[in-house]
Amino acid sequence: MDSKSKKIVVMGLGYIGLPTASMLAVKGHQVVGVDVSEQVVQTINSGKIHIVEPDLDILVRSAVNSGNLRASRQPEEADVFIIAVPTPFKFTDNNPKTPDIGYVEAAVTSILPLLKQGDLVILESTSPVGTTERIRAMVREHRAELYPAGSHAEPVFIAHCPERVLPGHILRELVDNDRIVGGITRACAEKARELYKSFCHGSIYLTDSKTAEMAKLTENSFRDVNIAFANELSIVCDELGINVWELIELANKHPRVNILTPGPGVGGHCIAVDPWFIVSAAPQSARLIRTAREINDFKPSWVLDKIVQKANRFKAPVIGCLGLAFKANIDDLRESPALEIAKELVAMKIGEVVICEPNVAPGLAPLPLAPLERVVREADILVVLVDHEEFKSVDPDLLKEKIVIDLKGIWR
Ligand code: SAJ
Repeated sequence: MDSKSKKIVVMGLGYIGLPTASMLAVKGHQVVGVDVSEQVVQTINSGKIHIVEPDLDILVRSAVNSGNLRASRQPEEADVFIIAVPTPFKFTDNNPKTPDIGYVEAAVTSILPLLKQGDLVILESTSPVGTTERIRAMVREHRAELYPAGSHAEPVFIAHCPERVLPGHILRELVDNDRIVGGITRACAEKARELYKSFCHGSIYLTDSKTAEMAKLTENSFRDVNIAFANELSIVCDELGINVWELIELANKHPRVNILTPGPGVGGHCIAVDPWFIVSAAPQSARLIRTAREINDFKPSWVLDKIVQKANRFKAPVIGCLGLAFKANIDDLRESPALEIAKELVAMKIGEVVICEPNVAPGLAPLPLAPLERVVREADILVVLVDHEEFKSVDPDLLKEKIVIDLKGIWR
């Protein structure tokens, strides 16, 4: 190890933890990736991966082969601890969308006995405002001996550095994106910045931990509100008999207008979740953010109504669904509105449902899949749920006799 190399423990080997751990390892740090799943640990130690992300397999293999990355069920002593575990919401009686930081607390609890003076603890998980301070309170409470009376310096450096990578482009964005680092103190933020500089080419901006937490929630809420605007427009335009795709294209010719694209709803584990962390913290004030969430959550049921209206014209319609993933050109089905719609269509039994999802192996999909060519040939009603590349080249002549509900505007 050269003098800049650190021993780093990464807690959580999912979509964020695994790419980050591997990137740090290939940059020369000694990395131990920790995961609760024995299967994940074994997969990574054999140089393989358990998630789909372009080129991640190559990075992990090279990190493991270099001897700088190994996976384990248990954390161990290190200079740096990076927490990249899920932060979902939980359902309580008062509030069905309460942020759940239980995995963060469990990860912190497991590293508490290992901490020593000068260690750096970084929270990467998208978290409700105050979570980094909560980590500091846990360390202060359980490792009081590290905090000598009268000293104002933090013995353990604690910071929040929210991940910002886009699934499908994680490795590029991990290196290129600018980052925000929010420290419990300025010294904490500076210490974290040093580490990120070892692989991040973007600018690294320092702030306090609460601002960094809110910045991440704000970024995803900004996107959610803008998608809700597009989704609302699509519903209004449908009512008024206006082509929403042409409308958006024309409106976007204005130099200060940039409307996003409507779709069947908002999926994934981030944008459909994080805005609720703001709503939950300020329920009376976060009215626009809440409404945007409600509009995006409503869109799948609006789509289903549309399909049913068209299906009612047939005795036994064949409904073709194109795409199940939560967005284009990925295999990720988490919180996918397309999957929700397809499942509901099957359950409604209003006709035969044939589905194509080119990015998921037939045996691994939660619904039976068919080749694109068969879905297009057999369908009376063809619903484009996801704008996968494969669907864009369908011959328009094959669509002439069909009812097309193109929710992503790929065939206009
Ligand atoms: N969507 C639309 N219309 C659009 C854009 C997206 O309907 O114009 C839908 C997508 O189809 C998908 C959902 O929104 O269902 C979310 O997709 P996305 O590509 O907007 O975002 P994610 O969830 O893959 O990743 C987001 C990113 N955040 C922002 O762009 C502000 C990423 O940078 C974050 O790191 C990630 O959340 C995260 O982990 O928080």
